[in-house]
Amino acid sequence: MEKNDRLAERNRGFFKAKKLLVLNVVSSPGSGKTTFIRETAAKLAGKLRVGVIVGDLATDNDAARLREVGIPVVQITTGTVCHLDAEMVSKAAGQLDLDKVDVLVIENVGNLVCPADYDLGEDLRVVLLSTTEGEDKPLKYPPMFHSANVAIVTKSDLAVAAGFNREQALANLKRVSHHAEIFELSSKTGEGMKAWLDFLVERRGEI
Ligand SMILES: Nc1nc2c(ncn2[C@@H]2O[C@H](COP(=O)(O)OP(=O)(O)OP(=O)(O)O)[C@@H](O)[C@H]2O)c(=O)[nH]1
Ligand SMILES: [Mg+2]
Repeated sequence: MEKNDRLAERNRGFFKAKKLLVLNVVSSPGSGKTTFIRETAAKLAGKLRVGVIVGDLATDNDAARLREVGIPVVQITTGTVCHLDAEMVSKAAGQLDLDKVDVLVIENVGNLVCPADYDLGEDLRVVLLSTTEGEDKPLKYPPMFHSANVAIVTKSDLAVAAGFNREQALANLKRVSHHAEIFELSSKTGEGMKAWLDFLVERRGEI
């Protein structure tokens, strides 16, 4: 852990020198990370250039999904490891042309437990909570939600079908994710995306 923290600080310094805004996107499997990143990059086109590092235990499916819409991406396959660490990110970042990137998005392995302890050198930890996975996730997985700077309630288009209790979910998030700015959106319909994109542009401007 000490070694990881040291490398994460080194990453942070390197990213800062490159004037990158770096996001570490975490959530349970299938809550919509890749779709959210793809739509964010598409809607930022012309304003900010997005590059992606994506981690999975196996397959390069997510990298292929992002590459096919023109996003520069490096896939990390971790084998049996259920999180990314700072060293993996440092190596992967070396494979991207970072002079052509303004926002570096790291899609972590889909898991609400392991990634919580690993600082990657990011500016913002972004946790997704989809309307289909239950309002109680922040209460069940507090380290991940507690450490988040941003919490995104996603798949809002499915909220009614899933019987999603919005008030309960927001109350749980506010209880656990004390430091997090909260956004509600759908990557599918684009509803709610504007507030998130404005926030990103503002944060990148501060670097
Ligand atoms: N209706 C709807 N479906 C969505 C939305 N976001 C993602 N999905 C769908 O949810 C499924 C999983 O999305 P992914 O983006 O692959 O999720 P992920 O978190 O990257 O998954 P892992 O990388 O495997 O952890 C896909 O079928 C997406 O099309 C959304 O906002 N609304
Ligand atoms: Mg994914």
